[in-house]
Amino acid sequence: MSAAERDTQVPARHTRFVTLQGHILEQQTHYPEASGTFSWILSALSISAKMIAAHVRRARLDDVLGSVGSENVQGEQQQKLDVIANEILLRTLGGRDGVAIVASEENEEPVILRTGLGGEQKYCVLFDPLDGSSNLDVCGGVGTIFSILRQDRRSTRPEDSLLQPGARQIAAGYVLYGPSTVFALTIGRGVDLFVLDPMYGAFMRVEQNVRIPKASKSYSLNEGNRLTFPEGYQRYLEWAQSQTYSSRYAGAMVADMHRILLKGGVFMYPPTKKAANGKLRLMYEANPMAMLVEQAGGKAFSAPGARILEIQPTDIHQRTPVIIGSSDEVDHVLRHLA
Ligand code: AHM
Ligand code: MG
Repeated sequence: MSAAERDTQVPARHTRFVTLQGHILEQQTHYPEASGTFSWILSALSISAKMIAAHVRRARLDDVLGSVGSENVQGEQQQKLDVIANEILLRTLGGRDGVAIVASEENEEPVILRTGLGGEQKYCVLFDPLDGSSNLDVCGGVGTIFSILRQDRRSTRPEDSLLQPGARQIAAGYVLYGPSTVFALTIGRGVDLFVLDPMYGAFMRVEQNVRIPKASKSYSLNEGNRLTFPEGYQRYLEWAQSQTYSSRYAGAMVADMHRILLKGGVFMYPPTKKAANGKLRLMYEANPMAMLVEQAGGKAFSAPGARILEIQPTDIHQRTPVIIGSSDEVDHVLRHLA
């Protein structure tokens, strides 16, 4: 190769620098959904993620750890950063014309932004602004989870648009604020991963079409509640331990699900004596994670024969048990529950 040829050659990896924004533009050619208004919504989520990541990083310095002394609609203490993250998402999404309704795990009522029925398709965005936020006090991983639905224009009340089964989500994702900030996104055809490059302030695509391993001897659940789980879960745990499974539990669903997406395993939040439907919310946690996991080739059930994405919601804050992850590992749990 001549010196001139060498100078004009672009190293292969440079041709693959794609930002989240670039990715969304690229997708517009493949997905009718990923155009115009919809892309603006994703860009609002990306900006929110950068802002929340910056706050998370400074949490101790800015003294925004701990509780604000108020309770959210689930009767739980809100963290100061919960409130900040919620505010950031409401304000960035609120500025996008394409968003009709936003619903947050932290707000009792959804916020109806635009009710116009004519014109362009509008969207509903549901989110858990800072999942696992009690981990913040100890510098552990936390995350944002989101779900996007089309506004159902046939609904008589705008908020009824939200009560659609998860199978109708047109996009879902999470942002993990850990040693790096990771954005996982599905628009319904596979899962793509982006990492925030702190030097440039952009989410860079690091992996396309992530596939969750089919099997991996690892389970993730709060084993402290074991004695109050339904018997089938206890049988499963005995079986898994007899097979020398590893137990991994971060106490933040986003951190646990990110590990499972990449390395395999099963995440569960079973019914307990205290919470008959488990702790996690269908619309803010279970549905978006179920869409991501199914798009990556895994499975997500609430009980044997009950696929999470097919649950017809009746209340935006309802809870559901979750069994989610590698397809073989989910099958092992369901087999013991049957
Ligand atoms: P949150 O939305 O109030 O933060 O609660 C959800 C979190 C999940 O991230 C995590 O998996 C679970 O609660 C942990 O609950 P527990 O402490 O009962 O194991
Ligand atoms: Mg949560």
